[in-house]
Amino acid sequence: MRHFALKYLREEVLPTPFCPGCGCGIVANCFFKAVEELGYEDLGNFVFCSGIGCSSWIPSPHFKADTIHTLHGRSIPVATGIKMVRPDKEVVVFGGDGDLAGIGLSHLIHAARRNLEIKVIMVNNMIYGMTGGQTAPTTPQGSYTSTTPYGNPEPGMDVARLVADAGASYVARWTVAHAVMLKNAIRRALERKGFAYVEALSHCPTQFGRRNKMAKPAEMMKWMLRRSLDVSKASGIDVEGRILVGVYADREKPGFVETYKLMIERAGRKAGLEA
Ligand SMILES: Cc1ncc(C[n+]2csc(CCOP(=O)(O)OP(=O)(O)O)c2C)c(N)n1
Ligand code: SF4
Repeated sequence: MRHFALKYLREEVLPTPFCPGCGCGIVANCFFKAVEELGYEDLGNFVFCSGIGCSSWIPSPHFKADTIHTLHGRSIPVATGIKMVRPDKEVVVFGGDGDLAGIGLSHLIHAARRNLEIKVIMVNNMIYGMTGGQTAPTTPQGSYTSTTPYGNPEPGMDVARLVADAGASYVARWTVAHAVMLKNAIRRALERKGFAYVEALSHCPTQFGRRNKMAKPAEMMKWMLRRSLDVSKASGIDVEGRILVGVYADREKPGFVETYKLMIERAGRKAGLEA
């Protein structure tokens, strides 16, 4: 029997370049399940933007849709331009934690602040996978990376919290070991008006797992499950070493394209009155 997701994939470019056991495949599968549940028979109305990194290869060239691979960290500015000129399109960004929370962090914050009607799926594998396992802003304190061979001295950042505080309509984090919840979050993000951010905490067995005594993907998945704590139950307790999962924001707010359109109409009326 054909896998349901093949209708969304360019079969001529398969198999993917991911290492065996990489979490990127689970994220892609959750995305396909979400779009299928929403009734999309194809991805014709979608535009996917990605930066540079392993996770940026998820949509491009694999998804049967309009896809654009941009520069490292610059997928959100490109997605912003696409959404502003084609508000009818569903614009989805895929990227890594290095791409979106490192070099591209300011774009992420400002898109959330504007509540721009795009969706961002950040694959947080806690490391720079593609370039050899360097420390990312999300690397947990104490973890081993190629640039911190004695353990990362910095605390990892809570990107979901930052995006929620910046003003996004929808923000959630799940791990790839919570595949159903992750799929539901992606589905909700696609339904929500405004800026939606879903963080998929994922495993990179090659660069993170091997260095941190979890070379097998299953070991990392168990580690993520053991550490997970629902963010709604985290207030007032010590969350040191825990992975907060769940929904950080889910609220009705006007989106940027909508607000911008109203402003253009106002300007037009004003110009008409003055002419
Ligand atoms: C301007 C620029 N700086 C640095 C790089 C090198 N580079 C490519 S991908 C990457 C980080 C990848 O990590 P992440 O975004 O977390 O994705 P992953 O590979 O882990 O999925 C870096 C530093 C680049 N391509 N362009
Ligand atoms: S290096 Fe890590 S993130 Fe990149 S494909 Fe391999 S397992 Fe996946």
